[in-house]
Amino acid sequence: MIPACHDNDVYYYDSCDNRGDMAEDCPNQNATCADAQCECTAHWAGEDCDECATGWTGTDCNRCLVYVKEDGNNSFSGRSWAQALQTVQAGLNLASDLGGCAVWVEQGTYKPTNGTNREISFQLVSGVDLYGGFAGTETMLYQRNHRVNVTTLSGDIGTSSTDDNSYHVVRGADNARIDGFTITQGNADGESPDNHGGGMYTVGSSTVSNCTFSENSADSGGGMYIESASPIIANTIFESNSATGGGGVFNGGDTSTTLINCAFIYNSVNNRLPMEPGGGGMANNGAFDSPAVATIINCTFAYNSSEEGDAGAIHNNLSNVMVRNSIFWSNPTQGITGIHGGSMNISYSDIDGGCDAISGATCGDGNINTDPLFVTQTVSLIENSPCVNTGSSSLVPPDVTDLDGDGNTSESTPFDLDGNPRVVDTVDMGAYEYQ
Ligand SMILES: [Ca+2]
Ligand SMILES: [Ca+2]
Ligand SMILES: [Ca+2]
Repeated sequence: MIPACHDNDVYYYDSCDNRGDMAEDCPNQNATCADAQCECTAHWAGEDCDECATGWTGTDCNRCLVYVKEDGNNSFSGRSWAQALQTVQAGLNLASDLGGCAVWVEQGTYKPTNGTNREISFQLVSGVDLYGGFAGTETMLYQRNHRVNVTTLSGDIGTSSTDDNSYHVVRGADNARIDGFTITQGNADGESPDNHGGGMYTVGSSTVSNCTFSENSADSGGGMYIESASPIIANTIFESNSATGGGGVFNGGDTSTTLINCAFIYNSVNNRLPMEPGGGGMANNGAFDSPAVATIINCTFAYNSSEEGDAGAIHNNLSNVMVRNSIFWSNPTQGITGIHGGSMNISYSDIDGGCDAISGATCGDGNINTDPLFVTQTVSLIENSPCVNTGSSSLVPPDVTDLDGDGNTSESTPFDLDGNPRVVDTVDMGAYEYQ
C-alpha cells in the first residue's frame, strides 16, 4: 500500500500535506510525493515504505532476489515465492544472469542432479549469496529460522547406497556465500580432485555460515576441503563426517581460514596411511612455501577421533594456527598433535590435557584444563561450567559475516552457534554461550 495522502488545505491539494503546513508529509526518505500521492521510491514498499518490495532485499532494498522451492518451476520468473524456481542451480544461474541477486531457498531436500552423474555439484557463483532456511512466506532475511525450516543439500543420488553419491555436494567460488543449509551425503572417493571435500570442495574464498555438514566422507576433508583460499566459516556445525585426513575439515596449503562459533563433533579419521595427516576434527596441512593458516575463535571440538591415534581434534603440519576462546575436550584419541613446522598459539581456551602438553605450542593467557561440563548429549555448557565467563570478550571478532543481516559488519559478533547473544557478562569459551 502506498501511504495515505490528504489535501486538507485546498491551496495545496497537489501536495502530500497532511497537516496543512505546506510541508510534504510522506513517511520518510524512502517515499516521495507525486500527483498528491506518497509513493515509495526505488524498491521500497509497505505503508511506511520501510519494507522491501517483492524480489528485493538488503538494508537498502537494492539487492535483487531469486526464489527456489521444491514445488517450484524452472520456467517461472523466480522473482517471488509464488513464482519460485524448482532447482537450486537454476536459482544460482538466474541470480548470476541478473547481475548478482541473492537466492532464497524454501525448506526441503535438494540434490545436485536427478540423474546419476557423481561429478555434478551445486556450483556456487561469485557475487551470489545463497540462503536456505525459509518457510516460503518471508519478506525479510531476519524472519527466516534455518533451525526450524531445515533446508538440505544432499548428495544421495542414485541408489540408497552412499557408493554412488555425489563426489562433492557443493563447490565454492570466490566472493560467494552459502548460509542456512544442511549439507550431507557427499562421498569423495574418486580420483583427485574427486577425493577431496565430500560436503564442500572449496575453491575460492567463500563465506559459509549457519550450515551443518554431516555424514560426508572423503580421502581428505570429509566435510570440507580448502586449498589456496581464505574462507570465513561462522556458526557452522561439522558432525559425523569422516576421511583419512581431516574428518571435518582439511585446511591445505596457501590458506587463511577463519572459524568463528563452530562445533566439530563426532568427526573421524579412518584408514590413515602412516605418512598421511590425521585430524578427526580438522587437519591443517600446508607445504613449506605455502603454510596452512587457520584462526579458530569460540569453537568447540569434542568427541572427534582418529582410528590410528593421531590427533582426534586437530592435526598440524606446516601450519600456523591461532586458537582463542575455544574448547578441545573428549576427543578420544590425542587431542592436538605437536607442531610439525609452523606454529600454534592458544589462549583463553580449555584444552584436554593442558596447552603445555602440546609440544611447540605457544600458550598465552587464560588457558584451563578442566572438564567443561557439557549439557548431556550436547556441547553446550551447564551453569557451573568452568568455561562460562572465562573467555576474553576483547577477542570476540567483528560480525564479518553479518550474522544478524543488518548490514553492519564492524559490530561485535552478535550471536552464538544457537542464535543467542554471543556475549552474556563475559564471553564463554566454546561455540555456545550460557544464557
Ligand atoms: Ca546414493
Ligand atoms: Ca558468559
Ligand atoms: Ca551485523
